[in-house]
Amino acid sequence: ELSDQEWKHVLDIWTKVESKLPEHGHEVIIRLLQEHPETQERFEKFKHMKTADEMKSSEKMKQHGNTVFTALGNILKQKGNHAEVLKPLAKSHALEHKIPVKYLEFISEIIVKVIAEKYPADFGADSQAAMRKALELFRNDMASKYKEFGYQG
Ligand code: HE5
Repeated sequence: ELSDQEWKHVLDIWTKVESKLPEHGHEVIIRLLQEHPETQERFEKFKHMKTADEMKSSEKMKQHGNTVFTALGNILKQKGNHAEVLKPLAKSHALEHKIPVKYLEFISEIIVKVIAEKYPADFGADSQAAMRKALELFRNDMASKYKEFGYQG
């Protein structure tokens, strides 16, 4: 699906993201909940939180940002051969957390936006397009696994 050059763009920028992985993951989660309040209902641990400040000072939310970004990085590093790493993630998001594909679209857009804000000089149009493609592949494969698990997503 993605060319070698596109994967290189994706993994080069991810190296930068990894220098502040928990912080960037944290910011993405906060923006997801702020921009799409319906997603907050899915988080037992976070659904009581009312303000962005409360979210910013939450170590638990930062930990979750780190967890999400670590998992995503592991997937990106497979360069599309991610079936094995994706399976447990698809299973929990389908059956346990009930995360519709639409929410994966929301988070994908926010990931691209946040990286673009943090690394404007290193995340040009080609890199952004490559990252969008990689996240789309991720979502498509999540969606087909969802169906295997009987979740329409
Ligand atoms: O599924 C797990 O491990 C396989 C549990 C930890 C985990 C969760 C939980 C991981 C590794 C991820 N998520 C990873 C991940 C990568 C993509 C980009 N997630 Zn996840 N999530 C967890 C996403 C995308 C995504 C979008 C949304 C709205 N995710 C969510 C929601 C979500 C929820 C509600 C949970 C479980 C609650 C939790 O752990 O809260 C702290």
